[in-house]
Amino acid sequence: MSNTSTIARKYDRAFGLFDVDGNGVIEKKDFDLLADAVLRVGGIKAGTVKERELHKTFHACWEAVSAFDDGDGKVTREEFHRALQARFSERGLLEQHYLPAMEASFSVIDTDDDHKVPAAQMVRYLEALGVPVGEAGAVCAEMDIDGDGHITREEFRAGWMDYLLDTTHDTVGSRLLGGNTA
Ligand SMILES: [Ca+2]
Ligand SMILES: [Ca+2]
Ligand SMILES: [Ca+2]
Repeated sequence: MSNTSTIARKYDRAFGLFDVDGNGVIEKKDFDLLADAVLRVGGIKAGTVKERELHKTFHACWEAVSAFDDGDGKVTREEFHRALQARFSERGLLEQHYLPAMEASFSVIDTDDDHKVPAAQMVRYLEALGVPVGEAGAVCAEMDIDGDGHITREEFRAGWMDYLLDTTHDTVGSRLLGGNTA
């Protein structure tokens, strides 16, 4: 398979993930729904520092994703592909547009602030993101690089970066969005 089709399929999976309400377009409210799902996993209440930071970073992500919106507030599959290519396709771009939301998400699910999250909690997070219940455990196990039953902030970051940057291999990240079942 060519890199191009691999990337296109990955973007399509990402589209399905971000279209939380499944209405065929990505809107700002999808990001709010996603943020709320992550907050529920961490048991974080509105008005806290973690909640504000999560919403702030998710809204910044929405701004990046909607960069090619034609102005109707609905990001179509085509607009989404163009946005990912322009805003998320290289490490520098990714760190600028996506890393803050990832770090804020980790802080939300790391309820005791020790910079590691038990595997069971990570599985709940992955399921909240829409990873199928049957696959979340395997994804989590791959993310846990040293196999100690906890996902550190570094392991979390590496798993996501793998997915978002790697276009050729079957990484943790591509499993994250169902890479084996395309
Ligand atoms: Ca939607
Ligand atoms: Ca922790
Ligand atoms: Ca670990």
